[in-house]
This record gives sequence, C-alpha cells and structure tokens, in this order.
Amino acid sequence: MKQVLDIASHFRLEGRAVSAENYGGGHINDTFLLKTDAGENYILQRINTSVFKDAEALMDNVIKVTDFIKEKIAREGGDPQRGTLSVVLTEDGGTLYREGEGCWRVYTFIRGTMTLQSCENQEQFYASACAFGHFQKLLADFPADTLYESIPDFHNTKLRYAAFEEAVKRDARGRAASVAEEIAFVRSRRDFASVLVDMQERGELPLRVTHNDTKLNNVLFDAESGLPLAVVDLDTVMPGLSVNDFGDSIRFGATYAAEDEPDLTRVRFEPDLFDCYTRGFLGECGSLLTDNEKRMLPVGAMMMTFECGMRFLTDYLNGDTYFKIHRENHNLDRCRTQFKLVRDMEAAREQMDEIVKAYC
Ligand code: ADP
Ligand code: GN1
Ligand code: MG
Repeated sequence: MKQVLDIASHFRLEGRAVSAENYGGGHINDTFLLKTDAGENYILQRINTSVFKDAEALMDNVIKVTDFIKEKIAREGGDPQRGTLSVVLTEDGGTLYREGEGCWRVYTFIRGTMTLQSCENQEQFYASACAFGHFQKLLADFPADTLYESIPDFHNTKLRYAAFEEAVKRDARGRAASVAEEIAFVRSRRDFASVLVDMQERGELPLRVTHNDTKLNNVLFDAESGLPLAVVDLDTVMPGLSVNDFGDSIRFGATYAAEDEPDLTRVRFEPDLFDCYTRGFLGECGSLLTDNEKRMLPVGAMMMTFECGMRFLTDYLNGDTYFKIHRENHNLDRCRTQFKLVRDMEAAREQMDEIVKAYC
C-alpha cells in the first residue's frame, strides 16, 4: 500500500494519509479508503483509462454535475456536502494525479453512510428508487450539451449486439463452442436489442442527462436513519435514456441473488421488488416522464439485463479483458444470472406492465 499512500500525498488532504485499504466491489476502477493522521477519511480511486479514454474530460463532467446538484440541494434545504460527491484537488490544483500508467482522483468521504450490495428488504430498494428518481429530477434542467460522452454508445444495445457477434467470430480464447446455449440465447433476441435505440432515433424517447450505472451500491444511505443520501459513481453521467436508468437498477436489485451467483436456482426476478422500485422512482420523477417513457420502463429493465448479460458474455469470449474477474468463469457466471433474470422478466412482462400502470 506504500505506493497508494505516496499517490495520496499529491492531494490536498487534511493531515497525512496513514492507511489505504481496498474498498467497494466495482468492476472497472480501483477504489481505496484513505485515512489520515488528522482523523479524516477519503476515497481514492484509480481510473481505468482503457475504459475512460479522457479522464480530464470525465472529471470536468463530475465537477459540473456535482456543482449543479450542490446548488439544488442547498435550495432544497439539504446539506450539499453530504448529498453528492466533492472532488479533492491535487497539490497543483488539478482534478487528477498521473504517475506512470496510473490516473488517480480523490473524493471526500461522506461519513456516517453505508452501501448495500443487495437489499435485505423492500424498504431499502424503495429508498434507492427514490434516490435515483430524485437524481433524475435534479438533473432535468442540466444543459446536456455541456457534457462529454465519457463512454460513447455506452447503452447502445444494438452496437453491443454487434460487438458480441464480433467476439463470437474472433473466438479469441476458443470458448465459443462451450457457450453455444448462451450464444443462442442472445441471437434469438437480436431484434429486441434494437427496440429502445430505434425508438430514441425516431424521437419517441427523449435523451436526458442520466446516470447510466444505477446499481444499488451506487447509493449512499444515512447509516442512522437508513434514508438515501447521495448517488455516487458519476463517471457515466451523460445523455441517455431514463428507461435505462430505471432498468439497470431493476437488473441489479430486483432479486435477492448476487450478480455472480453460481447457483441459478437461487436467482429469481422478484415482482414485489419491481413494484417497490417503480413506486419510488415514479414518485420522484414520474411527472417528468413522457407516456412512452413510462410505458417502456419494463422494457428498460429487460434491455439493461439483456445488455449486461451480453456484455459479460462478450468479455468472456474476448478473454476477460474488460470487467475485473476474481475466479475462473466469473464473467460466464455473471452472464448466466442475467439471462436467468431476462427469462423471468419475459414471463412476468404483463405483471410488470400492470405495476407501472398502477403508479402512473
Ligand atoms: P466503482 O466505480 O468501483 O463502482 P464507486 O465510485 O462506486 O466505485 O465507489 C465504490 C464504493 O465506495 C461505493 O459503492 C461506496 O460504498 C463507496 N463510496 C464511493 N464514494 C464515496 C464517498 N464519497 N463517500 C463514502 N463512500 C463512498
Ligand atoms: C460496471 O464499475 P461498476 O462496477 O460500477 C460497468 C457497468 C455494469 C456493471 C455490472 C463503466 O460498473 O456498466 O452495468 O459493471 N461500468 C462500466 O455490474 O462499464
Ligand atoms: Mg460503483
């Protein structure tokens, strides 16, 4: 950890960093919890620059978005320092410190908070829905054209499908034959992959400023009250579809199983959790959404789950070069949970439609 502490010394911290431990379970960046001898905590992150090609532009986005949110939170009577991220500058006044291949940034640690890797009960999932719905509302009048697209075509499922076919064709690790069933699963849903992209292109779904990575563990809850406090992990905030933000939360959270659960008999889509999330999300931002957006929320859930499963499968075929893996076949296990959830959601489609209608 000495190297990490050396990196930390280049930022304007209160006190000197004395410990750094791995933190969070992200698949892309490396996150550390820093503690200083002045009793302060910080989040230090190494940005994965093969995924985020222009880290300076990304940090510009983060500053713009968090400044905007802080102003709104202050107007709502909230605490701007606890309601969103605060960037800590480097000794030189920059947002990033680069050394060799590494590209690093620091946030103040929002104290007295907790994150959930999966929900223990429906109230928690409802609370996360309020957080993401509120986030959508806070950014409703943010000037989208001032944002850099940190990962172009991030949720363009049609292009994700093309990348998947490319990976099957290359078969870089000779794995395609062993996942014929999963490949067939994706191929039989080829037309589905285009549904939302086509609607957006036809002007039937508006582009909004969205979060694009709305996993439950990107919400900080107040440890005492359990109320949602802040949405974090803002690297993918850029123009996108509201239905995808809704959908990605459902993908990750509307089940009691982990994203990488190897035992598929434990992986089930839970309509009751879908119900709670829909109630919370629409309660916060429903008045903002068009009829088409509301109608397509269940499709957003299926799309994000399908897309994520397909991305895990693509990465498995490519030899695990994108998502961090911690065991053999990790990406394949992740892909399989997503496809199990897609099947469940397809079977529960009418029920999901009814739930959405009930809250419109
Ligand atoms: P990743 O991109 O790896 O998912 P995140 O930015 O989501 O990284 O951070 C990982 C975890 O660290 C989050 O799930 C949350 O628990 C915690 N975290 C992130 N930022 C803060 C912060 N400013 N204050 C407190 N905890 C934070
Ligand atoms: C990645 O970095 P993390 O773990 O928050 C990925 C998301 C996926 C998610 C699957 C930049 O998010 O798109 O949905 O894994 N982030 C990026 O858990 O690709
Ligand atoms: Mg995260």
